[in-house]
Amino acid sequence: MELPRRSRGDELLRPEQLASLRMRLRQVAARHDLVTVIACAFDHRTRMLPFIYADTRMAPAGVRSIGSAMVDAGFPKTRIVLQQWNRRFKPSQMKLDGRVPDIFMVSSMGLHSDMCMEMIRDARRIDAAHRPLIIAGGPHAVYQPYELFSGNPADPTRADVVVTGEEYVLLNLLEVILSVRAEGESMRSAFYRARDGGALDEVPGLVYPRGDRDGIPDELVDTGIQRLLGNLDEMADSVHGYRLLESPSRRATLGSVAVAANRIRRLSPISSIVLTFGCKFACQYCPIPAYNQRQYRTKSSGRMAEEMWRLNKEYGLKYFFGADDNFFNSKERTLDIVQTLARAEFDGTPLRKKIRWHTEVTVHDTLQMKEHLPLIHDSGCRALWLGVEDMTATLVNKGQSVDKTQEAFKSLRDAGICPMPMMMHHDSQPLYSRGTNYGLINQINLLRKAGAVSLQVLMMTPSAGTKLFEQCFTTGQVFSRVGGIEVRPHMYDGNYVVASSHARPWHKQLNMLIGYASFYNPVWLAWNLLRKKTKVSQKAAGMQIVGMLGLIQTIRRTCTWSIRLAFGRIVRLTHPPTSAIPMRSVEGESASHAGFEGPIPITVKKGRVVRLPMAS
Ligand code: B12
Ligand code: SF4
Repeated sequence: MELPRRSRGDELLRPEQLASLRMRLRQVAARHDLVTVIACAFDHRTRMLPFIYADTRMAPAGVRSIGSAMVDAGFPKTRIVLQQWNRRFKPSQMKLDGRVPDIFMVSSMGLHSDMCMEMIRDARRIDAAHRPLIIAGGPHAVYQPYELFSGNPADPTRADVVVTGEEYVLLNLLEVILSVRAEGESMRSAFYRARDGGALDEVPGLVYPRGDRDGIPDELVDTGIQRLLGNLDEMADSVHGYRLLESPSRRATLGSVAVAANRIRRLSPISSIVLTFGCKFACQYCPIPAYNQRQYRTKSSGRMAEEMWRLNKEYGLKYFFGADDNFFNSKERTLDIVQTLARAEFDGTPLRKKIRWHTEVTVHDTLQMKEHLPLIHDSGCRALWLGVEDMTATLVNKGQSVDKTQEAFKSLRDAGICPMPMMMHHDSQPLYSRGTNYGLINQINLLRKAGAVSLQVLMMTPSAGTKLFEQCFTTGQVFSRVGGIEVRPHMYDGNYVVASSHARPWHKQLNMLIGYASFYNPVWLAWNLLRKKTKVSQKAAGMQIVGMLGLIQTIRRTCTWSIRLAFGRIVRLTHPPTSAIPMRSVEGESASHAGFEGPIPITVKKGRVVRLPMAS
């Protein structure tokens, strides 16, 4: 089920609403002198193709944005810990500036949620008198906030509050808490007082617990869908976030200072940067259009240029990856952006000489931009990731076809931009098809001939917040256990076959490996090295080496799963995940983030829940 849409015309914050909240917080910040730690959950079992390098060498933008927002709002005593770099970090031992933090925040994608819960569990080992306020956020919290509250009395791990939105929601929550906080009072105690006074109900984008029985809340209150920031220029300066990063270490504790500015470029050579959000397509397996409330949100082109320049100047960052859903979504906006980037000059140096940028687009929109690709190259773009999915458009049709894909790839290569296809393997696609373009290998060959520089093949996997999510479970496609092993969140990365109606799902698992091996191998490395030398062909040779190393890791991680799929008993789920604790909206109606549309609505009388939804 997709996230519900706010009423038309009320999807976005008012202009300047975030900017003025930032200013108000700055006025009260000094009085509160908060110490905050923001952790990014990362499960190292997910390290394999196609993300093997980007997963740890690109400090995630989500936690950096939250850190930047904290500094900008007047709370500079903030540290960002990436589990990517600090896998032994223990929140129970964290101290910053000699103090146990006032707030511990944790950000997670769905597939890293085991690690996220482990960090929350550990933070709760801090004795109640000193325990920080625990706030969870990030993509997992957006789509499945209820999963951050355990319903198991033997393990009552939970956040104090989950933010299902972006910076504005967090800052709004802080403003509300600080407005009731007494001098010397802990943030946790102030939070619960604000909750009991009903103040949180005015902040759309929260899920918080009420009541307590054996450590498990009686209910979760969902304050609804956030209002989104429309003008991304109102975001805090992204330069702040990098200064807050904890240096990589094997310690459980935090260092006395954050990472030095001159080490950032080596540790995180790729800088993910917010440029635009949203996409005009409506693929059934994708949560992005609904998350964005069907809005297309952007920064001004001037701000983008300035931000890249400043990140380059401060930290030497040269390679940028746009956190875009579909950068070419609007032709007019794209042209404005690339023209600005191509012309921008700072201190007498053209920006395009200092930076290289990359992002995600669609085949359809690339063809719309065909004649402008040389300009896009001039603006510093060197590679574009394209959601080709299935070239024959059998699985999903977003305007792609074999001819169009080939045309788009050729145009990109001619312009000096590397085409990086992303494919989706699915039950009805064979490994090879005779005389058609339907098979996986057939399509990989076509993509290689068309000039693909890298390859991504992921298995179609249910994704929370999509139209197809619930249906995958109710039709019995999703595995619960295979050969006695439970399917855990880290396996929902598209590399493991965890949902399939195929009679032999192990075929699907092997197909992906064979597909990768047919693309990344010594023959194609040699071919790329020997063919006419262009910048794109040199990059293709480099990608072959990365791909072969990544493939070894992928085989190592997934081969036992193939064996289990082949010989083990497959137990399937019958329902989608749902909250183990009753959830309701502020008004006592069904909650916006409850996910599965349970048949039983909740009724609240005099503040007490009298009818509960089924808990799983
Ligand atoms: C860049 C990107 C990547 C990069 C990540 C590199 C990196 N280290 O940053 C790469 C290419 C490696 C990648 C890989 C994958 N990705 Co990815 N990726 C993105 C993308 C396009 C941008 C992420 C980003 O930087 N956003 C910008 C920041 C500012 O936004 P944000 O992270 O959402 O954070 C905001 C809020 O969530 C919130 N917030 C975040 N953290 C916190 C914490 C607290 C305490 C609070 C209060 C708020 C808060 O505030 C932030 C600021 O507004 C997003 C889609 C998108 N547009 O966001 C998908 C996305 C994050 N990826 C997704 C997925 C599923 C994957 C993969 C599993 C591949 C796949 N099957 O699709 C792999 C996983 C790899 C791995 N091992 O981790 C999903 C996650 C869905 C989910 N439920 O978790 C997303 C959301 C796309 C989607 N389908 O909707 N990805
Ligand atoms: S084109 Fe990409 S971002 Fe847009 S809806 Fe489809 S999968 Fe999602």
